[in-house]
Amino acid sequence: MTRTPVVAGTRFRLIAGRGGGSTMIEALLTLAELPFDREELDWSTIYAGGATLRAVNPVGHVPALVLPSGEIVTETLAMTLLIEEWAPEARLSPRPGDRQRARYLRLLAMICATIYPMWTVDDRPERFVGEDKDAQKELLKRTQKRRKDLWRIFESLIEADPWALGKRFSALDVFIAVMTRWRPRRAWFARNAPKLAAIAARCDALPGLKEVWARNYG
Ligand SMILES: N[C@@H](CCC(=O)N[C@@H](CS)C(=O)NCC(=O)O)C(=O)O
Repeated sequence: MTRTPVVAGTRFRLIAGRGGGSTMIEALLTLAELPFDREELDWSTIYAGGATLRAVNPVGHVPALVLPSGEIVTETLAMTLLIEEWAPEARLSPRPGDRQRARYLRLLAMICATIYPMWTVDDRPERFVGEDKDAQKELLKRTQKRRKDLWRIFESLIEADPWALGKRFSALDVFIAVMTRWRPRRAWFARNAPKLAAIAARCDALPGLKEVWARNYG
């Protein structure tokens, strides 16, 4: 099997926003030992939807990953599955045929496709309801409640013994470590979702991710 699409001397290019969703991909590339350059855009540039970002991702989101071949991959779910495919020896997921594979994919898709969009909405409520301040307030209130409800459901579906899938570490644990830093933030998780809080703390302490955490949250 080809280990990666990397040929000698070529590297991935990760378009990043400090502390944002690119942190998950930065951590996974690091654990997978795939060589990458990190190009950090400041948040005002990202939210302004400038040409640099849109040239790579017309949706205007980070992360975006430029492969050594020049191919562009966006969407954290797609990047995660590809990184696992390129570096199976990093054991970032249960492989096809493993009895935990279905559960892993369910949880990964839930976190990327169901929970992640809550920030897409409440980062920029005006995109969805225009400039009406009352409508924005209502949307924020409902999104924040929905996100907490979803996290409680997610909490009920995982283990924390010590990782989300039990004994096996996976990319899910990295997503948990990063996303629990976002609203409603770690103190809420400590009170309401102790399994997620425990996994996040364990991931924070992984020596292999020390520099990723320092770059994004230090
Ligand atoms: N579905 C996308 C969501 C990415 C996303 O929402 N990224 C945020 C930062 S964490 C962003 O770039 N927001 C800028 C904007 O919405 O304009 C993914 O999974 O990669």
